[in-house]
Amino acid sequence: MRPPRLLRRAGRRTNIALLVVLVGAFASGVLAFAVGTPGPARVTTVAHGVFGVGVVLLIPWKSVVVSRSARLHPGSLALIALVAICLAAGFVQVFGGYGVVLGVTPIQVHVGAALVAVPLLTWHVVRHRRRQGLRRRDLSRRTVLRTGLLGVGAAAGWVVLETAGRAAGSGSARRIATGSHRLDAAAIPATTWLLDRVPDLGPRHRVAIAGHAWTAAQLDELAQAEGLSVAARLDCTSGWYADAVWTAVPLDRLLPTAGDGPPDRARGSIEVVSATGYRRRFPPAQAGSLWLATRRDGGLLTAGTGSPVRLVVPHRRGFWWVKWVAEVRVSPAPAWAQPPFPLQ
Ligand code: HEM
Ligand code: HEM
Ligand SMILES: Nc1nc2c(c(=O)[nH]1)N[C@H]1C(S)=C(S)[C@@H](COP(=O)(O)O)O[C@H]1N2
Ligand SMILES: [Mo]
Repeated sequence: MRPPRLLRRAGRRTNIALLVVLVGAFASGVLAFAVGTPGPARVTTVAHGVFGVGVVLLIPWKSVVVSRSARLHPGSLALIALVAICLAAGFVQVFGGYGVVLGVTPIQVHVGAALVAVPLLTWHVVRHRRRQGLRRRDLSRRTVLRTGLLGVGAAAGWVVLETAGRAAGSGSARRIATGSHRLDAAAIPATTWLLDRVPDLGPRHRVAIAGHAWTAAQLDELAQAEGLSVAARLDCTSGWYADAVWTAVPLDRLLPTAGDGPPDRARGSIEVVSATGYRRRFPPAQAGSLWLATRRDGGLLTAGTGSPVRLVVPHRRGFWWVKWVAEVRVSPAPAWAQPPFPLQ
C-alpha cells in the first residue's frame, strides 16, 4: 500500500530526527531528576514533554520506514515495545498521578523502560549504520524548515495535551515544576533510591559529627530547647512530594566554624553518611541549610523514614535527604567528587 502523500518522504531523515528527539528526551529526563529549584525544573520538564511529544509525532513517518523493511528484527520489535511502554508510563505519571500498582510506580516503569531501551537503540543504530549519516543536502532550506515544523508541532502538541489535561481536571494541573504530585506528609512512603535497606539501629546508635558523638536524644533536645525547625518540601524523583515541618538542627550549629577548622574547609565538602553506607556530599557554604532532623510534624521519625536522625535539605530532591545518618564529616574532597545520583 502506498503511504499518503504527507508521509512519502519518510526515510533516512525520519530516523535522524527520531534519534535527535530520543536523545533529547533521555538527556532532559535525567536532568529533570537532578534539578530541584522551580524555575529550572519547569524549563527542564517542559522541554522533556516537548521531546516526548516529538517522539509521538514521528510515529506515522517511522511506521512507513518500518513497513518498507522486508524483515523485522526481534531487537527492533523489543525497542518498539519499550518505547511504547516508556511513553505510556510518562503520560500516566503526568495525567494519572502518582500511584503504586503491582509494586511499581509510573516513573519506575518509565525510567526503567528508557534505560533498557538505550542499549537496544544503540545496537539498532549500529546495525543499520550504512543507511544513515548526514548529507550536505540535509542542510537545505527545505529540511531546516521541516525540522522547524517538527519542533513547532511538538511544542503545539504539548500545549494541547496540557490544556486538555487541565480542562479534564486530571492530575496534571496540580503537579509542581518537577512534575511531582502531592502526598500528605503522614502518607509519605518509606522510600529508598535503588537497593538500600532499612537498617536496624538500636538505642546505642550515635551520630558522629566532625568527630563528636551525639545521641539522637541530645540532638532532639537541642532542637526542642531552641525551637529549631524547618518547613521543607520532600520531592522524590519517583513522582511525589510532601510538605512538612521538621524538628531539626542546622549543621552550621554543630560543625566547627571556618576559623577553627583546617584551612581547606571552604574548598572541601561536608559528607553525610548513612548507617547503610548511602552518602552525599555538599558544599561547606551550605551548612546552614543542611538540617539533622529527629521529628516530622512533631512526631518522631519512623524506622522506614530515617529514624532516629535524617538529613533535611530544603530545595534539593529527595535523594539528597540521607536517612539513618551515622556520620557527618568535613572532607577535603570537593562536593562534585561523587556520582551525580546515589548508587545504592
Ligand atoms: C523508537 C526507536 C526506533 C524503533 C522502535 C525503530 C524500529 C525500526 C524497525 C522495526 C525497523 C525495521 C527493520 C528492523 O527490524 O530493524 C527499523 C529500520 C530502520 N531503522 Fe529504526 N527504529 C528506531 C529508531 C531508529 C533510529 C534512531 C535510527 C537511526 C538514526 C534508526 C535507523 C533505522 C534504519 C536505517 C532502518 C532501516 C530502514 C531501511 O531499511 O530503509 N531507527 N527501525
Ligand atoms: C527516550 C526516553 C524518554 C521518553 C521518550 C520520555 C517521554 C516522556 C513523555 C512523553 C512524558 C509525558 C510528558 C508530558 O505529557 O508532559 C514524560 C514525562 C516524564 N519523564 Fe520521560 N521520557 C524519557 C526518558 C526519561 C528519563 C530517562 C527520565 C528520568 C531519569 C524521565 C523522567 C520523566 C519525568 C519526571 C516526567 C514527568 C514530567 C512532567 O510531569 O512534566 N523520562 N516522559
Ligand atoms: N540511607 C538512605 N537515605 C535515603 C534514601 C536511601 O535509599 N538510603 N533514599 C532517598 C530518597 S530517594 C528519598 S525520596 C528520601 C525518601 O524519604 P522517606 O522515606 O521519608 O519518604 O530519602 C532519601 N534518603
Ligand atoms: Mo526519591
